[in-house]
Amino acid sequence: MNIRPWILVIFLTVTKSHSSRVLELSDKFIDISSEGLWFVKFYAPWCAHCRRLEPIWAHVAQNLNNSPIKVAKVDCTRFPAVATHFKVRAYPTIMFLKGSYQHEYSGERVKEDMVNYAIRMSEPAVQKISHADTLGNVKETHSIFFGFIGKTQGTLWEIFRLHAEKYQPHTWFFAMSQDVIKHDVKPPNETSVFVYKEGDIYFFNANKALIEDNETLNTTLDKWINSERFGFFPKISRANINDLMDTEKYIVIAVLSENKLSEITQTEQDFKDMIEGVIKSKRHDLHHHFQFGWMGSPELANSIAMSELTVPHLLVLNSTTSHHHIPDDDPVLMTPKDVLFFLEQIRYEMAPTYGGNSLFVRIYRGFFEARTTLANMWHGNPVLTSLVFGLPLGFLSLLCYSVCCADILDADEEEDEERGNNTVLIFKYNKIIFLIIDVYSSTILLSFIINLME
Ligand SMILES: *[C@@H]1O[C@H](CO)[C@@H](O)[C@H](O)[C@H]1NC(C)=O
Ligand SMILES: *[C@@H]1O[C@H](CO)[C@@H](O)[C@H](O)[C@H]1NC(C)=O
Ligand SMILES: *[C@@H]1O[C@H](CO)[C@@H](O)[C@H](O)[C@H]1NC(C)=O
Ligand SMILES: *[C@@H]1O[C@H](CO)[C@@H](O)[C@H](O)[C@H]1NC(C)=O
Ligand SMILES: CC(=O)N[C@H]1CO[C@H](CO)[C@@H](O)[C@@H]1O
Repeated sequence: MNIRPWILVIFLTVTKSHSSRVLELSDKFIDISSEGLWFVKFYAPWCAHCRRLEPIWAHVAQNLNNSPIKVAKVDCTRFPAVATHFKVRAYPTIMFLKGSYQHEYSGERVKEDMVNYAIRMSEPAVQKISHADTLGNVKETHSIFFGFIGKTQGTLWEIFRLHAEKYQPHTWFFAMSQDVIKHDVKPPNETSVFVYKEGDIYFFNANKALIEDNETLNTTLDKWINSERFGFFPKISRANINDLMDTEKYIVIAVLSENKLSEITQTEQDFKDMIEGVIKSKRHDLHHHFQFGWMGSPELANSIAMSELTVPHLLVLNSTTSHHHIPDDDPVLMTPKDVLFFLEQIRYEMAPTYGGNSLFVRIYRGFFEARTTLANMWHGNPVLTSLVFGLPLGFLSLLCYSVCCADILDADEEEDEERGNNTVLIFKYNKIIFLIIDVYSSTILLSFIINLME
């Protein structure tokens, strides 16, 4: 057993890639993965998303350099046994490993989020706060966290602790005595649970009947944590929309269109600020029923609304029925008052309702997405698109193409998105092009595989 760290050290120093703090792992990782804290990227060299992640991953490693967390990567095409061992299904997959515990990261692939996630995962699920000063610091550095006040015993504590473990990948949990927080707020009960959100504290309503019924308390607290763990105005993407749909609130979305540099037009910025202003100024009235947020690309919103929305736009989703609402007026001309009126109408079920999740709507949405995908592909590469869909004639021409102008195969065509229901997967592996369009796995599955071997 004493020998192991030595093996680790030798093995790591040999393979540590130059100029980067990211450790390059091999098959041997399977044996040592349960020692220490690991933040690992499983990748394949051909995958475009992996390449995009590469510089960000290097920054993550740099940021975590002084922590006990080892940031690493595994080339799964060279070491498929590692991919199999960790049940990697898509590239890139990012995992946090702590002993036998594994968790797959599902958030945005941006440096800050990934670093916060890794640090949080490396610590105990519930951290104790024993000084009011510490609480002050936590409030400054965390815009959202959950807190437990009182003696760490009893049913409420046990269930809080269980949920802290469950939600650790997503948010922070702290425990403190009444003394620590008495300057900020007067806790309603001997033991209480609260959420701190951007300066405000909201208590979980644990009445007597609830405390005595473990099972109901368990499910109620679970629902409450899940619906309160988002900020007032988060960015909404495919990575978090399913979690937001579990909040059982109305999701109010400002639909914007960022360019490649994450910039938006002044009109869009004004609209975004206006919508954010609505929730920030009316948070006490609204946050119970409405979860606000914004989208940086209309693509997901279009697929929900099944039409090409102009940007900026306002889209409201009913998270229990998946129906959606859009305002009749031009969203750009809306004032905060109009927005509030619109939301009130929705809340009292007086606004027109569209979409939903019936079979018909799902099929229609499938066709809409297929059409959009094809349009985008056509836009991106008309030649390849017509080749693919002009089968079998296309097959021949593709052969000709590969012979005459091989570089079409090297064009920046790869795209892989293996998450979510509407999967479009185009990738190239050696001389084989796979193009799989999986539109709503449950309803339609079109898949084309062109196998082109020399
Ligand atoms: C509720 O949980 C506590 C500990 O978590 C346990 O002592 C108690 O017996 C449980 N009560 C019921 C009704 O299951
Ligand atoms: C505090 O306890 C009382 C009685 O047990 C209960 O009615 C009330 O809802 C509790 N408040 C909170 C915020 O848990
Ligand atoms: C509480 O709920 C979680 C799911 O949120 C479940 O895994 C766990 O078994 C439940 N515990 C009890 C004591 O009912
Ligand atoms: C969604 O729609 C259903 C049925 O119209 C309604 O009962 C529910 O309150 C609505 N709101 C949310 C947030 O689910
Ligand atoms: C229709 C369909 O395939 N729905 C699935 C969408 O994805 C979520 C999780 O990613 C599944 O739970 C749904 O069944």
